[in-house]
Amino acid sequence: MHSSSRMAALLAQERTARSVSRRDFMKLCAAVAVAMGMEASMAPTVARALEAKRRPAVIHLHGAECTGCTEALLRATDPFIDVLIMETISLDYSETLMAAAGEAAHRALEQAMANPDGYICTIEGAIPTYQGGLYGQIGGETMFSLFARVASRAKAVIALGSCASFGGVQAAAPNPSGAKGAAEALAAVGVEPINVAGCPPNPINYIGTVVHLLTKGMPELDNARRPKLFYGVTVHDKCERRKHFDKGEFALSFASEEARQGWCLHKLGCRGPWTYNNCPTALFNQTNWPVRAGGPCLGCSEPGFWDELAPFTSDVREKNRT
Ligand code: FSX
Ligand code: SF4
Ligand code: F3S
Repeated sequence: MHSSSRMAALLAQERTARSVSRRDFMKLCAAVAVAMGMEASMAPTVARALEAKRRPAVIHLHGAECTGCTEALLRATDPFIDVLIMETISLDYSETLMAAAGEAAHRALEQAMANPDGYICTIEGAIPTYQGGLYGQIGGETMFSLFARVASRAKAVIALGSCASFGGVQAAAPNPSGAKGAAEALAAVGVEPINVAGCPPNPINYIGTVVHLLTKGMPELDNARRPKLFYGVTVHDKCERRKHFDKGEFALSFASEEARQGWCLHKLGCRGPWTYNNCPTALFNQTNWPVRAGGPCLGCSEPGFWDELAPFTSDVREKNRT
């Protein structure tokens, strides 16, 4: 190909890439607007708010976890993860996503913490606390000490996922590492996180929380420190199987015709009536959510998840929660 036509082809490619990215960015803004209780048509308002501000620096720490929270972010296809990261935040440190390792990673953390504009600290995973936090270490420092050091200096702290929020499965009995959520583990150093709960949480709730911090400051929280915007109503309130619950139509086996027909999964263990989350309306990847896919809600965004809610497929009434 002649060099000038090759250049023209490259420029056309670049323009296409940019317009796709812009389209994804607007999709993100629309999804965030809806999750924040606005009309999708408010997307340009969210976009203007994000574009008017400098992208906030984010330090993302990993504790005791399965990394499913980051996986949920990485699986976000609409908008794509690059749009989340490139257009809304400046992800200055993330042990999972950064290329740097060892000393270079350590230096990146110190640099990010020295940012004169400050930073938002995202904690993913629970914090081992027994024996001074010995059971979880990064670069020779306990997670307990590292998280306290980074989070106590942050402008805002977001606990991403139920492990970071409440301890989650990492704190399940007998909890040999003494794992705790950030609010409990770091209370002594004054850390008061926003809990974006869920195992995993919906990436939209995370980005929506960042947008809220940027545009309106601290969101209103419920008594489990979750933003009411995303965790204000129960899964049961918005569930599409709810009409069957109201008529007393309960599926008695997952393989039944009734379950396929959309009957209520309450007798198969659904914890939707006690679980505050926006899964039925926000959807994961704007595609689906557990109860529509045929599984009961496990209550994964509640403080009692795991021990208080297991075993998950038992009839809820056996657990005296009705
Ligand atoms: Fe916990 Fe996140 Fe559940 Fe996993 O990292 S909230 S176990 S989906 O991934 O911390
Ligand atoms: Fe409520 Fe669960 Fe039944 Fe849906 S499936 S109506 S959330 S009990
Ligand atoms: Fe979790 Fe229940 Fe939603 S299990 S993902 S809160 S439907």
